[in-house]
Amino acid sequence: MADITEVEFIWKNGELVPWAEATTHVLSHSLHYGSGVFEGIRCYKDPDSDKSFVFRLRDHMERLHRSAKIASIEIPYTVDELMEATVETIRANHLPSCYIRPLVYRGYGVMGVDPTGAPTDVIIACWPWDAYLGPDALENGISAGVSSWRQRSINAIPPAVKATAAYFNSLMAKLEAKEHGYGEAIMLNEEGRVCEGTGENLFVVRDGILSTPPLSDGLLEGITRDSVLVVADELDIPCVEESLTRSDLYIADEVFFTGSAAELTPVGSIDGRVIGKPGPITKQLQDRFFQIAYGHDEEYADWLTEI
Ligand code: PY5
Repeated sequence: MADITEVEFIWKNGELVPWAEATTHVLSHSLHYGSGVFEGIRCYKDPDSDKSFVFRLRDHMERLHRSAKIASIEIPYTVDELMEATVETIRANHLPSCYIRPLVYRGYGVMGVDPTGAPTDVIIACWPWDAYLGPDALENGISAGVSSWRQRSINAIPPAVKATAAYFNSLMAKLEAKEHGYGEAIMLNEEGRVCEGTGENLFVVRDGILSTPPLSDGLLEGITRDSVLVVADELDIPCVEESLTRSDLYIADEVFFTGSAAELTPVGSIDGRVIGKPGPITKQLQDRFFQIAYGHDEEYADWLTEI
């Protein structure tokens, strides 16, 4: 499911290097202390027009810069330069559709926790990546379980920073979910409110009303989450950002995850309580999301960067 398909080039510190040569020293600071920040982005090929578009590239690169600011890392490239580098990398690899992984990390040079003096390395990789949560996840949905691991506190690793370090927490929850036979974990925050998945935001539908936890509950400000909020408004689906409890999940009519990797993945059961097949609001939002990502709607042209 999550295997990497190798392609030709990875962009590193301003130039395209052969895939196998995009390596780093084993004593790189970020490898030891999780001091990197990153993004996950998708490029979609429209099956009708054959055109390819990166989805909300500017928003992702702006979030990367915000993450770096929180982590006190200076990225030596502007948002525009990172966008151009992304387009260059996709073109060089001749990829019609792909997943894109920009990573800014502290490289080799110092060994203390204090990163002062470690160089900043920047890479942009891309490769073909199918549905993140399984081959039929988008169509049929997945099972999920509430994790016994809590989401990192907002005063431990701030949710606005997409830091590599945060994913140790996600990994623990993901492995536990797998052990229990679930496709994904749902994390509660320290107060016990529903937060997010290990790499996704979460929405529920009850009595026709769409709701999702507010950012103040400690989740990543997801770009797919924002897209769903915009699209729900356009489709006149009532939508609120409100704190949710574990039992709100069990009694929901529909539940779905959102994320660049996970796209819009329906959830069919939580902790063994059946939610059901993907519901009408989930499907409506999913259809609209892909129409927009494929460039079928001029109104959303500024969300797309053509390759
Ligand atoms: N919450 C977490 C913890 C995430 O890691 C992600 C994205 C999201 C929410 C959704 O954010 P967005 O909609 O902006 O993508 N996760 C990455 C992704 O590429 C990494 C997953 C392996 O989807």
